[in-house]
Amino acid sequence: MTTFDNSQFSPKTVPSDRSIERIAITDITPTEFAQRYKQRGVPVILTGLLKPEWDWHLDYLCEMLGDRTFLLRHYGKQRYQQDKREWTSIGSGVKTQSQPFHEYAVLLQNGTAQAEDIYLAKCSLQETPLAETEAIATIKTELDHLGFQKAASGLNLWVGPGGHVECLHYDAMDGTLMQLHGSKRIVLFPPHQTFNLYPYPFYAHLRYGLKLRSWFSRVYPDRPDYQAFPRLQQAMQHKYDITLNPGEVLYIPAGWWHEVTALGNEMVCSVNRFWRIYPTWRAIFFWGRWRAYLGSVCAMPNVLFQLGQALLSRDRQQKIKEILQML
Ligand SMILES: O=C(O)CCC(=O)C(=O)O
Repeated sequence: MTTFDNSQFSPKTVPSDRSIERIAITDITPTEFAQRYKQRGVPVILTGLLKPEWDWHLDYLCEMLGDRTFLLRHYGKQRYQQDKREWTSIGSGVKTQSQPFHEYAVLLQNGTAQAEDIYLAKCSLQETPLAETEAIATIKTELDHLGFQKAASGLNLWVGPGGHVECLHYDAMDGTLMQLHGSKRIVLFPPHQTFNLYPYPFYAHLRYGLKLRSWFSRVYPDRPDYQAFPRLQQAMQHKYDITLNPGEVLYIPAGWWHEVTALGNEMVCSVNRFWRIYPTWRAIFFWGRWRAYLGSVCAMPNVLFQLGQALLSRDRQQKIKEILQML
C-alpha cells in the first residue's frame, strides 16, 4: 500500500457552524421525540440520561470485565496515512486478536493501544456484569420510554485509546451511542450526501467479502482531497461537527454518515445499540439500506468459502468467531 501526501489539504477547509440539537431527556415526551426526530430521521443529543457517578473508567472496567476475552481490532498506526481507495479491509474486517480485558487495559495504560491503534469495538455486553448495572437498566428504561422498543442488536461496548478514529460510515439501522467515559468528536453528514461521499461500491464485496463494506466512505473529511473526490466539496456544505460528552446519548438515524474520534489521550468508553427503523416507510425509501443488502448478497460466496476454510483449519474455533464477528 502506498502512503499519500496530505500536506496540501488544510483540515476543515469549509467552516461548519451547524450543530445537532441538545435536549434534556426530561424536556421531551415520547410523542414529541417521535415527531421531531424519529419519524423525520433527524439526529439529536439527549442529555441527563446518565448520572455522573456512572463513570466507566478503566479501573471500573477491569473490575467488571477482568479476564473475559474480547476480539480486539488491530488497525495499525499507518492506516490513516493511507489512501482509502487502497484499503482491502475495514471496520470488523480488519485483523483481530482475542485477548482478556485486563491485558488490553495494560496496553491502554502503557500507550501501546494508542500507538498501534488497537480497539475493542462493538463487543457484546450481554453476559458480562456490565449488563446488570444500574446504568444499563436506566438506559434501557429511558430509551424504551422514549419509543426505542424494537432493538435490532444487543448492547455493544466500545473501548479504545484517545485519538482512535472509527472512519466515516453509515449504518442501515437507527443507532444510539451512549458516552460512558471521556468524550468523542463526531462528524456527521445527512443521508442525501451519500453520492458526494464516495462510498465503496456494493460490488466490492464480490472481491473482499465482508472485509470491506459498502457503507464506508473513501474520503477523509478532515483532509479533503478535492482533486480525487470533487463532489466532496458539496458534501462539506452539509457537515455537522459535534462533541459527545460523558453522560450524553446521540441518536443517529439510519443512513446518517458518522466519523467518530475518541478525544484526549486517555481511554474512552461508549455503549451503543441498533434499532429497527421506525416508521417503516423510512426504511423502505432508504436506498442506503438496499445497497447494504446488495453488498451482503455479493459477499456470500466469499463468506461461504471462508467458512469452508475455517472448518478445515486447526484454528477452527477462532476463525469461526472472527467470521461471526463480521456478520
Ligand atoms: O464509538 C465508535 O467508535 C463508533 C460508534 C458507531 O459507529 C455507532 O455507534 O454507530
